[in-house]
Amino acid sequence: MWTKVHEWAVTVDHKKLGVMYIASALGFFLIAGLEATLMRIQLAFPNNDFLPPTTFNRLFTMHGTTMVFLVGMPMFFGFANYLTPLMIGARDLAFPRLNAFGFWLFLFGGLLLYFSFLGGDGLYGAGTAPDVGWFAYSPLTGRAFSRGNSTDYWTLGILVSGLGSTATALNLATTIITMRCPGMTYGKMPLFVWLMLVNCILSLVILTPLTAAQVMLLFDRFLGAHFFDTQAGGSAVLWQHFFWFFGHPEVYVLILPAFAIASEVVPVFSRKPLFGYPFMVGATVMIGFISMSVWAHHMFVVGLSPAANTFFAASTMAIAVPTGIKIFNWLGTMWGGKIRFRMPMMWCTAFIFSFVIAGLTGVMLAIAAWDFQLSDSYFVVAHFHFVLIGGLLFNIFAAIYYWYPKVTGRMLDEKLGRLHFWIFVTGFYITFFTMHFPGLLGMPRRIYTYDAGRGWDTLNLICSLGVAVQAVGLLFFVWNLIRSYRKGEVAGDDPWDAWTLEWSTTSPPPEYNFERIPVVHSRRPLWDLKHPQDPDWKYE
Ligand code: HEM
Ligand SMILES: [Cu+2]
Repeated sequence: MWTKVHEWAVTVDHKKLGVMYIASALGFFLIAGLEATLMRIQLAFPNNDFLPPTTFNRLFTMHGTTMVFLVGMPMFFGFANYLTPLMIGARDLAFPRLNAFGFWLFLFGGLLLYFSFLGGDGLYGAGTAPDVGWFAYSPLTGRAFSRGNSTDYWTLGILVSGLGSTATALNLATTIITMRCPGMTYGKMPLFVWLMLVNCILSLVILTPLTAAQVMLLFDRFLGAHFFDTQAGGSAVLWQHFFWFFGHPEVYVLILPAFAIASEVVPVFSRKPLFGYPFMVGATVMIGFISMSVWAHHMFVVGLSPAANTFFAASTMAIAVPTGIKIFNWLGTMWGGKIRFRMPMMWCTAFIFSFVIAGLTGVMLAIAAWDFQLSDSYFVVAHFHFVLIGGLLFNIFAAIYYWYPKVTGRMLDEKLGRLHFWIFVTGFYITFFTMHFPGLLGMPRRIYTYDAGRGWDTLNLICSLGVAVQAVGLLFFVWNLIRSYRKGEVAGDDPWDAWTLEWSTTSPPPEYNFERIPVVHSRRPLWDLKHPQDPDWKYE
């Protein structure tokens, strides 16, 4: 037992680290889900007193912060870590020890954040978890309004895990650029790898201003600097610019890996090569660039100039173009295909459907005048959960069903999978589709309770009941993960009849990945091997 623990604790193998990232992210997901559940219990009835207001503030802060930094990002690093070297025919990442260092920084950053819950008011204010929201607006974060150490835990926890993310993004980008196997030109890389490359570069660019802003905040709090202190000539809006220059592209850092997953799963389960590969690559690069010029759509109501609002409204809508290209290419891939609705494909289909809804409400919010009405309302909460659950989480589920056999050597159970799928998706729509309506009726977000008789009561109760349904769905998923590990059907090397290089190894892959470094001639190397009479390189 201890040798096993030791083996994992000191490992520098990209596959083990990938699994460690994903497992930690799943752990944090359950915690953040519990925090969300507590909030929804409180909001189920008007004038409820299940939670005191201060606790409510802590819960939405920790829920949002955890989901973004400790669930979304590490999931991306987990899948990228595990799969990228296998997909490009390499034996490990460029810097294996830096990789381990990045993982531990992420985990310790997360534990530091959660340490704030322990220990009562002693221990320099541990026991007062952060309560300033995941975007931590100044002047709320200044000493005047945030006494004690909760905001310091927020800043330091995210700072530490952010340094880990920077290291890992650098490592992955280097690996993809320098370690592709013979024959794998940029034009022959799996789309998954392309998206991860763009994502790593984007992460490097945007984590820098976030880190800078956090250091400035620490200077304000500990050294009497006044970057964000309006009383002393600082600017509160400066924080918002810094934060959202990170915060908006971060949404793409979360969603591009989800696109990466769909771009592998949809073709394999439609039995057709991906439609419009060059356009998919181009759209990805475009999304990366445009995402950096839209941040102020989070600041329409701050009081920037009309010219600024117009620019940011237009650039935000422009992002719908490359995103639309992607949706149409996935649909084009499915068109006329022999679709197999196994679990990964089911999740990707649900993703495409939900993401279209998220895109539509997103374009609505991009209209600055409309956003004046809906900013900070439940409509926004409904919108971004459609993005984050319908976009990110559904594809994470797809990925887990798709690659679980590669990682463990066993299939996940299809019957339990279907129960998980239908119950969870139904619960998701009950909660979050409904949530648009209290928003339209003027219910603000981040309130811990509300008066009866405003037309919000029944809608809120429905939202909260949907959470119970989602929780039941998740139970089937967790049970499936555990049970199939021992009792699942043995998978074999290539259970889905797929095309990328990871399926040419054993399940699980050997420690060195490939005995002989593969040589590829097309985007679907395994197809070429299986169909020597009709290989892809004849057409590409
Ligand atoms: C699984 C079901 C989920 C439920 C029931 C849920 C519920 C909630 C609730 C009630 C809030 C507070 C809204 C407010 O008063 O402003 C919230 C905020 C938030 N949620 Fe979720 N959530 C879920 C999943 C997720 C996921 C998967 C993500 C991201 C990956 C996410 C990201 C966020 C963020 C960023 C906030 C904003 C926090 C803040 O205002 O500081 N949530 N969620
Ligand atoms: Cu944004």
